Amino acid sequence: MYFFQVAIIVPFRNRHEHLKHWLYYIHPILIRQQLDYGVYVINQDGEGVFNRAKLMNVGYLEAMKEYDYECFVFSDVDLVPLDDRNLYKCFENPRHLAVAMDKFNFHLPYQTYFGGVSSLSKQQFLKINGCPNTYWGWGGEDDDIYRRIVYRGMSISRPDAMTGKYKMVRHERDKHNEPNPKNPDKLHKTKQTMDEDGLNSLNYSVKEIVKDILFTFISVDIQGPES
Ligand code: UD2
Ligand code: MN
Repeated sequence: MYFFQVAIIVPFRNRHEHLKHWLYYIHPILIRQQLDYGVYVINQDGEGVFNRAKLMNVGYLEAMKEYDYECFVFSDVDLVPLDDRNLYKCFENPRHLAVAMDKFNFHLPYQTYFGGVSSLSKQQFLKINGCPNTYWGWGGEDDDIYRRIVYRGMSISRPDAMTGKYKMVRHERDKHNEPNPKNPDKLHKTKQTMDEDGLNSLNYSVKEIVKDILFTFISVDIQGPES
């Protein structure tokens, strides 16, 4: 019997080039790390405003329907780790893996940055009520997740800057994922809203599940504000 430990969740829409590239690099790395893992690409159906964090929640639930995973790694589709020692696993604390990206000159953009790639155990993810569902468009959702972690009394861990190197495929901002000026303001209220906005308020419907050998592709309607 195959024993899965880690679910790798990728929020996605219309980035098939990147997905192909990412899969080509990531599978050998994960195999060298001797992980038992499943990859779930969560595709936002339709042309509505993109919502990365909500897709992460969907990924958590859909992966859990398939197997009782203990650990979740959330990754952008355009980020490839450059060091095999950057383990796609869960740790004592929620972990931020993408610490040194080429696009930020191999530095953290700021100390509390939590974007790109992160890992949370099932227990850690439940403790923060998952991710927010209400960050439509680009930006802010990663900072909200960071705050949730801190407000629940946890801290984050990171690999060192050598181990945590990443390459991001260059790209333009996608359509329907413009920076949302409302998102940064929401961060002042995370402490109050996190108990009602998250896994316990998630609504979506699955449109299609396609099982590839290398990943599971799940298309979902995440019921955007305007739909
Ligand atoms: C940064 C963060 C990212 C997230 C985002 C703000 C990095 C490397 N990553 O990404 O984690 O916090 O800011 O929302 O700094 N996507 C699609 N299709 C779309 C739009 C987005 O597949 O139309 C997915 C894809 O996995 C992508 C991710 O969402 O990698 C983040 O979007 P981005 O790459 O456009 O944003 P970026 O690079 O500024
Ligand atoms: Mn990107």
